[in-house]
Amino acid sequence: MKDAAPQTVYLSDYTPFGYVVEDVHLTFQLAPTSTRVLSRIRFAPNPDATDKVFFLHGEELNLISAMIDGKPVEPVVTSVGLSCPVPEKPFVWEAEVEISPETNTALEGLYMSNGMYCTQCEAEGFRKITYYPDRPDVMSVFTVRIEGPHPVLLSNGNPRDSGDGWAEWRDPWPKPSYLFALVAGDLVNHSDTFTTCSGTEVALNIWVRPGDEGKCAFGMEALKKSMRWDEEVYGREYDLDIFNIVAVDDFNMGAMENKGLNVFNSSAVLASPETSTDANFERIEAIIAHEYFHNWTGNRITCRDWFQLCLKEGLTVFRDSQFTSDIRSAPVKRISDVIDLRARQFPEDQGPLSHPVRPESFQEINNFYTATVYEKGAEVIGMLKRLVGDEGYAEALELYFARHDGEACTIEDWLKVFEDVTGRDLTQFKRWYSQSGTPRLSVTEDYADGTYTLTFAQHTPPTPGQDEKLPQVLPIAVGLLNANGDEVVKTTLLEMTQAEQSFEFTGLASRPIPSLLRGFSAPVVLDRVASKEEQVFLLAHDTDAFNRWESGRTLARNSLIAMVRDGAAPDQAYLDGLAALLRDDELDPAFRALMLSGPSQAELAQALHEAGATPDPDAIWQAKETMADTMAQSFRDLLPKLAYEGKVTEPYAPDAEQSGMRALGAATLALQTRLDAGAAAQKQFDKADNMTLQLSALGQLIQVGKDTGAVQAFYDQWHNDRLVMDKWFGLQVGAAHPEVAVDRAAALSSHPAFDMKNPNRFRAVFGALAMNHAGFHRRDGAGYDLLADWLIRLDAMNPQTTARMCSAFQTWKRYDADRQAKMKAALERIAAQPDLSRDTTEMVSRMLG
Ligand code: 0A1
Ligand code: ZN
Repeated sequence: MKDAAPQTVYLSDYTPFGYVVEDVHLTFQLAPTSTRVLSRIRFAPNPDATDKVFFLHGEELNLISAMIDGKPVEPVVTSVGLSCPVPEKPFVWEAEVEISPETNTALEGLYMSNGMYCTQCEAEGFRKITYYPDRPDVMSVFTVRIEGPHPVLLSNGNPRDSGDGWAEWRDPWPKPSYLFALVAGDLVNHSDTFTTCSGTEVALNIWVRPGDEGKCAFGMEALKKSMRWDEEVYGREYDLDIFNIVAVDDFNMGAMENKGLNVFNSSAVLASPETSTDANFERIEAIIAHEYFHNWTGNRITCRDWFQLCLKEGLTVFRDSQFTSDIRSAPVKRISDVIDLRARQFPEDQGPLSHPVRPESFQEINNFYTATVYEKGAEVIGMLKRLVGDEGYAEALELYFARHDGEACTIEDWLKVFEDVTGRDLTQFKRWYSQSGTPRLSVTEDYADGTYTLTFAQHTPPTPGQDEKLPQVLPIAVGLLNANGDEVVKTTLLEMTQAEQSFEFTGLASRPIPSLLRGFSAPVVLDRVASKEEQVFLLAHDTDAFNRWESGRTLARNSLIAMVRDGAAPDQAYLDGLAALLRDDELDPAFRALMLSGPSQAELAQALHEAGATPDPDAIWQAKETMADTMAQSFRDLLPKLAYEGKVTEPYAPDAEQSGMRALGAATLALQTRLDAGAAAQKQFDKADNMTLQLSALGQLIQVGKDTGAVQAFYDQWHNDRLVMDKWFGLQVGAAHPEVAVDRAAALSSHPAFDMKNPNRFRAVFGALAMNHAGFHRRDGAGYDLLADWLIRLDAMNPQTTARMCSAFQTWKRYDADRQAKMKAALERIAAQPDLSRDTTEMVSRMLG
């Protein structure tokens, strides 16, 4: 059954459900195409609700029977749920439905992956399992019985009992249905234990397919570190006897925080030095932490409705960033987060998909698991912490946990704890949750008689549905340096609340050099025309690591823009400043690697667009090439010193120190390859004993077109490893010369190992195509057409992944008329498909405006 016209849901329409759920009993009789789900649910009228309509969500369910208090009933069933007259007192609802996990390719609800049953219920997948009030403010305890011939049968909470062919689980913590999970399969576990701060021993397991047990140790260590960190830093203790993680190959997202039973995309948990890169290890550590931290921020305290998604996601991203900063390098983490924010969130917030951190309406909530909700949501919490201070933040969080444990909350509840603890009025700050768009901050300065005045002006351009913008509260961290590079005013937090506002620094001996927005203290675009001399000075002397990197980035961006626009040569002052930094062995190699990386082609396209120019992807690509060639030539003598070879003598470890050296090594190899046409890369490839070195070498060989042997050798070595094969698919497209990227993607999509039903594999090829900026934007539009063809095909199987990948087109209005027309035509062709999913329909129509 297809839905009627898509419905828009509004935050302002929220009303509580008419009934509370006292408990839930579920029995699953597993069978690939005919699983039976029996539910017994105790409902009681909700005294807080006025609306007493008994409507249960349910989609793609075959209702076999229904009873109320033991008597058969005949509900009115539609494609989205059922309704039924019910008694005006507590009653027991029982239903039996049949579902077909094996044919569920959307990977939402109960589905199968390599013979294993697993679930994904966030956001609204539980309604594909049984009839239920599938909304996060309905919380209940669950008892689950699973019947099936599988050796491993898992659900949320603690194990209660089991026998041959069945197992029962009981979750004592009330939870919304989106946190429900079930797994059944032929799995093996890597186990360990953790003793919590109050002395309770918790059993820990990572469940994987046989053969993958050797790839669990790192994830397990990350889990234990996360558990300890949350006790030490946030005072949060784990609350069940067991914590299970399951790896699944077919998964739409990274991972899912189901209570006591986290389900992970295998790419987000399985790791070994031979098969995973340093970046994979770091991502895995962060995702394990993220899902674990949700146990308190998301599960114990959940969201009242899906508009409040940032309540759990912004906070949990913020917490996992803190964790990574603590256990790795804080400046490197901050710089990486800002690179990511600018690459993913800024384009979203400055284009047709712009929405507030707390959206006010949606058609399909799955389309709002965005960089804005997650990453900007985390930035907003970072600003709040900066404004109230570390102590205020810690006290507010204590109060949040104490006051709201077991509740389904709103952003109002969240801000109220900060107001109560600090006495601050956060009315204006709350605009960060409701106003979309990236504020632009400009600044003028003045110096006279020892007084230095900074005058800031903020302005947020209009975004869809929001023409008028109000001033935001901006925490602006500023430090002042003198001409010797001494800090004459250490980092000071200015609190800007007006559209235009001045701040004075008095008692200075000379005109200072400002270091503004240190640590990227607010998610804004700083429009500042600083002189090149000043940027070069800050690159050499800024005491704030973030801003030191930022000045290098700005110099690089300005130079590349001048190359694209005016055919200028690479900026020598930038190259000299960079060389000095690269030579400085006191500096963290990871930091130097970040300095060398330079802005991406997409970032340059955005910068050109902001400067009122039309970005030409080919010219951008060419400028990046010229810059890299020039760097290779001018750093020629430095490269041997920066190369990785011989630097690490200890066994491989994916820690911050070693991976920083390998990152610097990879950036160096990229330059070296331009001098020796791939000789060093081939050598590194041939003797690599870990995936980080092997893959960075392969990338270089692909880039210089010397890849035939290596691509085949890599395939021969790794064709049985699914996750490594994703890298093989992705890199051939991602690192390809722009002229061949589209043809490569097309050819790889008919490779026998290409499987469009597997989101990781689909993304490997087509996500990589979308990321190959000049390749995707090939002048003849072949990139757009190929991606549109495949998105149309995928939509019939997996709407959620299709809709997410449609955002490759979100920047279409940036480009020249010809490319715009071609991208628009591709979007219109997708939109015109009969039976297009609600997910994709919403995304495409928002982009077309
Ligand atoms: N809550 C998970 C991510 C997630 C979100 C949505 C999903 O399906 C629509 C699946 C997973 C997290 O933040 O990790
Ligand atoms: Zn999350």
